Amino acid sequence: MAVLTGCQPDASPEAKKAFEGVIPKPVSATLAKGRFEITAKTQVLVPAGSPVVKAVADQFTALINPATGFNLAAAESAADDAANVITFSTDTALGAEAYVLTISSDSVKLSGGGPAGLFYGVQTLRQLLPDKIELTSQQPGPWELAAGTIRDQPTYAWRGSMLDVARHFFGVEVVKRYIDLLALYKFNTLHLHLSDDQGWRIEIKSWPNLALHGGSTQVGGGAGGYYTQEQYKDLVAYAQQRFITIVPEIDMPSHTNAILASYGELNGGITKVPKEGRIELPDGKESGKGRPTQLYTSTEVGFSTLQSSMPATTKFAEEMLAELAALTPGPYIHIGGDEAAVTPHEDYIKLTNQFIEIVRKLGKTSIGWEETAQADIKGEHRVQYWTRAEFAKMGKDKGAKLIMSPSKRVYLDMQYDSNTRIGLNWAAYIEVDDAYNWDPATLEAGITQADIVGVEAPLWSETVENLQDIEYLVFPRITAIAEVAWTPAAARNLDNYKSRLAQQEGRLKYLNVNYYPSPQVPWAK
Ligand code: TNX
Repeated sequence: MAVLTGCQPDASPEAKKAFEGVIPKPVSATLAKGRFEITAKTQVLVPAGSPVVKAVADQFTALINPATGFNLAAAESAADDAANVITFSTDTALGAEAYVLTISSDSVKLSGGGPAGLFYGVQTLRQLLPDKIELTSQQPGPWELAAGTIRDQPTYAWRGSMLDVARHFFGVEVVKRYIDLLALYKFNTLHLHLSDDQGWRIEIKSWPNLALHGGSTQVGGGAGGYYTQEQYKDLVAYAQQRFITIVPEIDMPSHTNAILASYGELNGGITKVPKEGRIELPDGKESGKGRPTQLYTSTEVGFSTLQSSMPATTKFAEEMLAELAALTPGPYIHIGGDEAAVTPHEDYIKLTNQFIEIVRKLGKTSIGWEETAQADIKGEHRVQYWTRAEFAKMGKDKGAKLIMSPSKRVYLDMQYDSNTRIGLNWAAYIEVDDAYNWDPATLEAGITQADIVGVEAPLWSETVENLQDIEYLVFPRITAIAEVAWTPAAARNLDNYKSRLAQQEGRLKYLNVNYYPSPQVPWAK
């Protein structure tokens, strides 16, 4: 083959394909001639005196050292004109989550608006490298990158997923694995649904029975579980290192049977636990006002409620939310608020107003499911749309920003089709194209991009029992949602996305992700 200009060989077809294959699709990616090869002699350079930049560069070397067999370590240096270098730097002209990646035959330059932007640049670099970079044993190279420039930043500031750890409990290791997978696709928010009728999942020292009794079972009658405060803090820190904010949810005033089963003084008597799935009280008698309810292990919704008539309700909400806020460095507390079918409307408004005010006084921003738009909310509350556009509009009209979780598009517990072995289908069957082919800014009349903070994909876990189940429902659809949240709508294209998704196959396999091999995707085999 004739080399026409210079002496640089061009990149391999695989490296060029990887350059054009990133998910979520970057805002702009321009290939150039040439290639950069990471070798044992490559220097990874960071500016002097910037521990946050060094920390991200260290994450990069930790990521690539096992499979390459190299022993690269980030070093402080001002010299960025040397050959065979990868430099990390920050550029305050960029947004905090933006990055610019410039790859030439001599160097790789990664510049981030802040550490988060650098971290996203590292996730892009990771996808540009051969899939086997994901393996933890040494693999043969070359570790080649195609030359070119990628300029990138997210469309939406909120790119989230929710894990329901209440219907089935998932331990710390499972949640960490989920965080790792979210990070690869540039998500920045993990909402944990920490309480529901079937279980309470976080240790609260002032109300210990919540976890000890309320956390003692789950859907199907299994043992359940809960996070100790130390475990929760560990999860928060693990997520933080990956630029993911944990948003804890305590669902109230309905979805509260695990609370009422733990503390009779909170039970105002409206809650009637359905017979199927009910664990009878030790004395075999009925529950009732002032007595604990029975634990519940089936999947009905909307039968339970807190009541403002019980004097302990306020004390409970204040003390419990104060502990949760103290454990949570992130700015948000989610107060639930969905499906309060047996809560009298007046009481729903009164209690929701009260919970929002408690969260505000704790210095946090409250979030509620769309029904909370009916309360006396103001701009500082966030409304999470899931099914009724009129509530989303009501929230917007009251000045609240919206988190978009349209159940027909992003509910990860929905089946792909009628043959999916787990999952529900009350909202829709959601195949890869359904998850991809929508635009948050035009989905509902009267709701525009300016009203929206972003997108969040919930995984409810009535039918989800373990990591294998989680991954089967989440992958590959979550990559579609990553792109909806990150990439400008005008730059998205379904067929192009599907071919890039097919390219992720090797990476998902090396990461041992139990993805659903959707027939819509042109996988290699
Ligand atoms: C509705 S979406 C619920 C959850 C269920 C889910 C099952 C929402 C705010 N509430 O309680 O788990 O459907 O898909």
